Parts: sequence; C-alpha cells; structure tokens
Amino acid sequence: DQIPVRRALISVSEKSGLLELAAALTEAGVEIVSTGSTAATIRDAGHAVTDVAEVTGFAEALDGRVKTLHPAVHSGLLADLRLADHRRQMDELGFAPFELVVVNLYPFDETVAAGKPAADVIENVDIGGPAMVRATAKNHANAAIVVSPGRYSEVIGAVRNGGTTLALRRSLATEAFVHTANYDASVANWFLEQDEQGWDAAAEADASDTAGGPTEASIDSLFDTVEGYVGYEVFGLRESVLRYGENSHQRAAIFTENEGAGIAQAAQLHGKPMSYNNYVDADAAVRAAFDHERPAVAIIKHANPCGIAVAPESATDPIAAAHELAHACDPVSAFGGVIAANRPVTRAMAATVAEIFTEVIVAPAFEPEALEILTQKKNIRLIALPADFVPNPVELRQVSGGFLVQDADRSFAPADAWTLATGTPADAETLAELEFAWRACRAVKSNGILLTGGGASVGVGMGQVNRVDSCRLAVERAGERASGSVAASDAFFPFADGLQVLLDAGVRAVVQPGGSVRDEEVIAAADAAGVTMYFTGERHFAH
Ligand code: 93A
Repeated sequence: DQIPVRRALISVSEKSGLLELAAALTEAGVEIVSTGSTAATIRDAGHAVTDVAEVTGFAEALDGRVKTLHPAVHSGLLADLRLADHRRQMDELGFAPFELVVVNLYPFDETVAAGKPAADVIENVDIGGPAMVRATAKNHANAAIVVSPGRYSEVIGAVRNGGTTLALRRSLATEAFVHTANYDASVANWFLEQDEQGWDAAAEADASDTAGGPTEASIDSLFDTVEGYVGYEVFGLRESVLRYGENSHQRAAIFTENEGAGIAQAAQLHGKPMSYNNYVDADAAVRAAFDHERPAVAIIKHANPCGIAVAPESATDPIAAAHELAHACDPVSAFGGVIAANRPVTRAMAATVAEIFTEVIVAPAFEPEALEILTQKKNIRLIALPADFVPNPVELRQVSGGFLVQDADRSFAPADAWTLATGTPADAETLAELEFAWRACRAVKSNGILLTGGGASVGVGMGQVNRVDSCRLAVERAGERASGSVAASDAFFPFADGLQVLLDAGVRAVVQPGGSVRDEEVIAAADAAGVTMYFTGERHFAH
C-alpha cells in the first residue's frame, strides 16, 4: 500500500516550513507543481518548480480566483490508478497524477479577526483550495493530502522511505476533511452573523474594535490546541474568534453548538462585538433573571449580581419596575454592568437604562420604541435571546488534564417543602419575600448571602471564603435597608457568628439549607432575636 511520490502539488497561503519541504522533495527527485506566490517562494530559494499554468495551459484568471480549478489539476488529484480505465483515460487526456498535495487555505478567520471590510473577508473565502483538499482526501487510496505544516516532517520521512503508507494517507485525509469542515463552518458563521447584525453594520466594523488583540496570526494554533483537546468533536461546532480573552494578551474564541438555543446563539441587534467577558457575564445575568417566573431583572458585574429584583404585583410596566429596583440595590457597581431581563425590554426600561453606562442588555426581545432609544447609544450591546431559549442542562468545567461535568442546578425546594426551624410561621408576604431571596441567592457566588426587601436585593455578600465576611458585606451594602429585610444563605451557617451579624443588623426572617452539626447554636441565636428561620434542606453553592 506504499505509494512513491513522483509529483507534488503545493499551494499554500501559510508558508512556514515550505522551503524545507521543497528542498526535501527536490532532493528526493519529486517534481513540484505550484501556484503563484507559492511557486515564486520556492523558485526564489533556488528550487525547480513548474507553474500550475504550465499544467493547465491557462494563466491564473480573475485575479487568482481561478488558479487550480481545471481538469488537468483535478484529474491528477482524483484519478484512481487502481482502475485500468482511469489509467487509460489519464493517458488519453495527457494528464499526470499527483501523489502528494500540500494545501493550506486563504486566512479567512484571520481576516475576520483583523476587522477587515466585508469585501476582503469574502475575497478570503478559499474555493480552489478546499476543492483540492477534498478531492485528494477522497482519493487517499492514491494520494496524500497535507493541510498543516505540522505534518511536513512526517511526510518528508515517508517520501524518503519509499512513499506514503495507506495508514498515513488515511490519517491525513481525516485531518483534511475536519479542516475543510471547520473552515466552511467559519465561513457560514460569518455569513449568519452578517444576516443577524446587518451587512452594512459589519462593513463599517471599525478595525479598532477587532485589531490589537493577540488573535491575528496565532489564532490557528489556538484552534489546533482546542481541536487536540476536544478531538474531532469540535466538528459540528461553529467557532468564532473573539477580540481577546479575559485579558488582552489572551487569545480567545467561542464555539457555538449548531443545535443550541442559548446565549451563544443569541442575535446581536446593536453594538460592538461581544467580548469574552461579555459572554460570561451575559450568561450569568440570564441565568439569574430566568430563575424567576415573575418579570425579573439581574444586573451582573464579574459574574456576580449587583442587583436582582422581580416586579411588584402592582407595577404598570413590570420589567421597567424590576429594573429600577435591581438598579437601586447598588447603583455604583451597576455602572458598566450587564443586564438581563426575562421579559421584553419596554420603552420605559430602555429610557432608564439609556442614562446608565451599560455594557450589554440581554432579553427575549426589545419593543420597537425601546430599540429606537437604545440604538442611539453607540457602545451598548443589545442581545436578543433565541425564542426557544433554554439554559444548559449540564455544565462543563475544565480542570488540568480533563474536565468536570455536572447537571446544572435547576430545581428549587418550594416554600411549602421547607421546615420551620424556629420562630412564628411567616405570613404570606414574608414567605413570598423569603422565596424570592432563596431563588435569587444562587445567582451569587459562594459564600453567598443575600438581603432582600420588596422583591429586590438590598445587600449582596458574594464570593467570600468565610461566611461571616459575606454577612458583613451584605449588611454593609444594604446600609439602612438591612433592618427589616429578609436574608438567604446559599449554604448552612457552620456557626452562629455569621447569622449574628445579620440579626444585629435587624434582619426579620432567614432562609438557609440547615444541616450544620451546630444547627442548635444557630437556631438558638435566631430564637434569642425572635427571628423566624426556615431550613430548605438543599443548598445552592455556585462557584
Ligand atoms: O482563489 S481560489 O479560490 N481559486 C483557486 O483556483 C485556487 N487555487 C489555489 N483559491 C485557490 N487556491 C488557494 O491559493 C490555496 O488554497 C492557497 O491558500 C492559495 C495559494 O495561492 P498562492 O500560491 O498564489 O499564494
């Protein structure tokens, strides 16, 4: 099954390793056929090369759009020389086969990442390259297809050792089809984005929005790493390059499931491209807002809520009312925040948000008048969730050397399943407030303490390694509003000290999982303060 290499076709945009390859092939007596700038590079280094135009009898046409798209090339790639009839036809046509084809494609992703105008992006959709790659991969029984410089040395070794083996050609062909599938997915993704964002907006895409990050030349190697990590499962995902990652020196991309209906598939109606951090915060915001059945708004900074509220029953414009309440929790931190609403954004909500510097608003929809107001703001990103939006049923998290998978934390113990740990049973209004606090609390990173009043957070203590500190933070943020508020704790109080901070601040009712070995101490503290406390029997850590 070994096939000696006599004639190679080389056409590469990315030219690293090209001269070493050309030198090795020349030394092995292989004839090299090549396209425009690839041929020039090889020739300049002093190696013999045949121009593809000599093979086709046609000069490159239409500014290079037609270079290799010719029967003389493609018959050489596709002839199945195991068949006498194919050999006979090749002789009659005067065509010769290629046993080795080395192609890499026009830099489509890099052109998008560099913020080039649409015309440049479209010119970088490679047509002839993928045709050669796919033809040769199909015909791997007869020829080897190489799409990445990383495989050159292996192929050189094979050429020197008498030819490519079937095993090598199969492995190269698999890589080739994955490569062209991903390439086409990138192209399709870009076209979908233009459809969603408006083609003109994209043409105006300001180079300063996308340039300057580390993505330009190096993004391919990031994708190689990701492909190496997830194997060929990456097939079936659309990838798109982000300006940069969490910080400007980190390369980044988002992989989008073709069948999903989440934040990754949401349509951007306005604003600069979403950043890595925008995606993280928008996802956290949506999860927080959609944890409530009533109209709700969550305002997120660094994946934590700085405000979360549901609309009062009496509100005439419920989502606008929920936003005002959420914003009032911590107006300082809400500056530059990411807002999610679980109902369409109304004119009234838009008018308020327009006054506050906001990075992103995510919602199921925007009323036309709301859009009119918000699109006046150049920097705000408006994101419409898919109509069939669903939170992920499972969550993945990377650890070194692997990743963790778990069910998403979706369910809640309803108030009628809680047990009264101490105090008089809460009245309906207090119970509803406790239920809101309990639902809102899991949007807070652990250790999470949430103080609420009137269906709105008034103090948030998040992300502390010590529950007492979270209690102090929540009380400090709430200020005067702590007195008469209700409190939720995402996990049990291991000692009475944290709860005591809340009791001293005048909290009137508490909900928490219970289950600490010191529950008795904790109950005694609530009892002494005459405060009602419920145990839910389930905790909601979020890290
Ligand atoms: O413009 S194309 O879509 N039409 C073609 O016929 C064609 N042939 C090769 N793109 C084509 N190529 C691509 O040109 C290859 O995939 C490669 O990326 C690039 C190499 O061209 P050059 O050697 O002129 O730099």
